[in-house]
Amino acid sequence: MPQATFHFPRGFLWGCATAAHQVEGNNTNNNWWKWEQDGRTNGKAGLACDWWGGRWKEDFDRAAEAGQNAHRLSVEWSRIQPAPDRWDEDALERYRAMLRGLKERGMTPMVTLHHFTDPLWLGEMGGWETEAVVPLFEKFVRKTVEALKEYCTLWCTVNEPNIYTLIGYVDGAFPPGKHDLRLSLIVQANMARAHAAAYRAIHAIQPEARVGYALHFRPMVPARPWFPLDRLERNLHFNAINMAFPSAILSGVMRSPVGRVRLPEVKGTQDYFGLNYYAQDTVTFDLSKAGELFGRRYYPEGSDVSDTRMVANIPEGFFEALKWIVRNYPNLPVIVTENGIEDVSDRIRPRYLAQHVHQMWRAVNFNWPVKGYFHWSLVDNFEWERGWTQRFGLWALDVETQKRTKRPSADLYAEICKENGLSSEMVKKYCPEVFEKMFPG
Ligand code: IFM
Repeated sequence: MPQATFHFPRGFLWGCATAAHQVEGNNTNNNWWKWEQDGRTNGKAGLACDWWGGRWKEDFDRAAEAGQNAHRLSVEWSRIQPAPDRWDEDALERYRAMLRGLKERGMTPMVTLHHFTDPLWLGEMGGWETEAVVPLFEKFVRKTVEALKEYCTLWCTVNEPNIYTLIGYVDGAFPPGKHDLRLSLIVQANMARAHAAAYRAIHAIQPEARVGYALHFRPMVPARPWFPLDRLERNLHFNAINMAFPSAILSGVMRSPVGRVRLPEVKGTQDYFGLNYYAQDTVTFDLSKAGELFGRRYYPEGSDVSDTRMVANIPEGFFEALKWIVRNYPNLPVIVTENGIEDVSDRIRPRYLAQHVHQMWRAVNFNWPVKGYFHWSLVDNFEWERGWTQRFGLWALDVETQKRTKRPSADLYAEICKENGLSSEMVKKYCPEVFEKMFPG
């Protein structure tokens, strides 16, 4: 039986990613709290993982003991700035304690400044629909970065602006629950302006900072590559979902099938590419999908899908995503800011993890500058409109008792982090079903 280890470069970052509203609990001053009270989610965040009550300590202990040397978390704007004219220094002090806690455990912090939630007062002022948000976000970023800069140099301005706008302004399942394609482009343009303002502000405060944003990137393939309408739909959907932010950063013009917005100030505002990869879509022309530009995205029959079919295990798509990044942004460091699968019984996660790490190793072997990997997520957490129905954690969470239970994937990931690589023994032990595929011969 072949024996091998896929090693990663020294200093590679291995960690998990979390977001404030999903783990902190008792966040009652933002739009998601309101969305939950209005019955728009499958259950409420409630105490979540009780990080605001201090349980971040035990979870950081878990991560550190499991060999993780980094962690990506987000700060909650509505806690730090509960009203337009008020800062909460205690909240900032708590975030300082969390980041110090990471440092004390030998872990590199990465801080996300906006991860889906908005202060209620921002919504009352028009949210991200008007350009007025840009100086407001910049002011919040300046205050936060000044307070946290002692502990952090790796910043993510906004998480998944494309998902924020797609689900909040097209599908309507995220607040504000609108269905307005034109408005979704306006919102995404304002997010890009705010990102660029934050990029400059952070560099002015901390010249050594590395600043980027995290894109939810969906590689796509046409269902029938020989059929022009499938190819057309593939391109339409690819551009609609993925390309607004990248086009603005590459060229200073935000392009989407809905229109174009000139954003010269956004060009080049990225020190690394933050990739959130979950799965690849197959796209077909479908006359019944007028509302979706006559295209349908799906996972092919027989795909290795998660409990609710939201994520499929398509590791080759991860490689394609990395390839797309290095082709479009030669020499820009890449950080995998999220990757994971919802899987309450840990049925797929071990092979999903091993096969994705394998594809990342292939990329590293082409000398592509992949610098780190953050698994989504450390502990089961509140999954937005899907509430507690999806479980992404390496550790399971009993929401009632706050008890954490380790899933086998946590041990696999610990072995990967400690080895700084993935070995054939690990695959044999945790996911023997894919051994032949990964180590043929
Ligand atoms: O939980 C989310 C996260 O907040 C953003 N990226 C996708 C994850 C899984 O759905």
